[in-house]
Amino acid sequence: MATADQRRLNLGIVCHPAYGGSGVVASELGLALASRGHQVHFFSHSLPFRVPSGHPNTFFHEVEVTSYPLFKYPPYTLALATKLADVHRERELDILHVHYAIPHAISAYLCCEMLGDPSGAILEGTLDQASGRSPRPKTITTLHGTDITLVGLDSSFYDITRFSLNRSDGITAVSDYLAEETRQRFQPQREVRVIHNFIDPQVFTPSLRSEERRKAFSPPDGLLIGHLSNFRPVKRVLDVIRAFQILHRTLPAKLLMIGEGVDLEPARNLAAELGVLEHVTFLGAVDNVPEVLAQLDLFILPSEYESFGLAALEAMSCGVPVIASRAGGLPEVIEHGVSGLLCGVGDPSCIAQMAYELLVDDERRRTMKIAARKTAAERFPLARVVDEYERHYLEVLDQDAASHSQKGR
Ligand code: GMT
Repeated sequence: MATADQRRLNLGIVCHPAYGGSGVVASELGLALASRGHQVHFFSHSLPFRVPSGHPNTFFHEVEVTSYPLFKYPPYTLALATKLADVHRERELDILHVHYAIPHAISAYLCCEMLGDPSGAILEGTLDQASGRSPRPKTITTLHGTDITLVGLDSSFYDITRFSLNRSDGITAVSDYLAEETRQRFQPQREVRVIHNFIDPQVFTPSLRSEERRKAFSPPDGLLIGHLSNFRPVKRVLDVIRAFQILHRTLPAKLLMIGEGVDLEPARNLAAELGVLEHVTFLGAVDNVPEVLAQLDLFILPSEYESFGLAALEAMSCGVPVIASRAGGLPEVIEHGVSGLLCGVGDPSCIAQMAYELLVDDERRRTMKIAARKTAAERFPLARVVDEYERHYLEVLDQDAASHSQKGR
């Protein structure tokens, strides 16, 4: 099998562009692949927020949906399928890698059908015998979390999610936990490959910490606690405020809330109600995430559920210990008592107690900071995970060649 180094690929990456872990992973992966010399085509309704325009080897294809009074919901899925097929005809994409199954996996399937597999038997191998060229790209669906555990299980989506997974040439999941959930809930006919989320330890680094930067959020020698998310109910941001209020009774500290979403206002209201608003800064969405995270002494992620918890990994890579809930894939990222601490879901008292014990013990905090950084840099480094994706692309491309050489015998 050729290595991806020897073979420059034309890759289509489809993602949700707004703030959220799946868009971050898709963007960072695409940029890393582009810097390895692959041509990377991003598809979305707007430029993914971590993709700079004009980055070498990257192209952005905006999916525009014509609105019409008849449509209560503009059919984005169809517009995306059409755009994917158009770009394939022009650029001959090798792989369509879709992030978050809904609705991207079914758009990829529709695109392939449109590209004219005459039998419609998309799993049967698609190499054009005469030209040796593939009339359609191979499709890989990367599952990120609620596409399987929440949205995908909804009765209006379950069957089509299962169908589109079975029509993908490759399926990956971002944690062992999510892969197992997928197997149990959807019984896909294909292997679900685990390729964990990743971090660039050069970008998310403790060296960004500086007294000068901290001054904006905390008095000198003060303690700074933080949370970063898209403030959706699954993140349980109100638990961050509740835990902070309990902690603040015994330990003066400041809290930095980074991000925005539906629970931003309720979080602000709760902070006011509990009398801690003056100690909390709501920063909104920020561009310089690594710089802000590196100033923290502790990161809190009390989610109801996380398939992986990329924000926790980003904080850990900056040398910030994390207290998170013992839910979903978080225990795969955080080793309790070593690289961070875990509490049950919905238990702000536990978070406050663990935060207190850690923050008053300088030696323990120092050891945990080092372990957090080490875990992030050694277990989830960008370069190794990008290698895994490249290998998976080549395996999926070779499935076809293998099936054809067998048929030719
Ligand atoms: O599933 C989601 O909620 C969407 C997705 C996103 O776009 O934010 O988040 C998931 O994907 C991230 C990247 O793989 C993971 O780190 C998050 O844990 C996961 N979120 C949940 O599982 C709630």
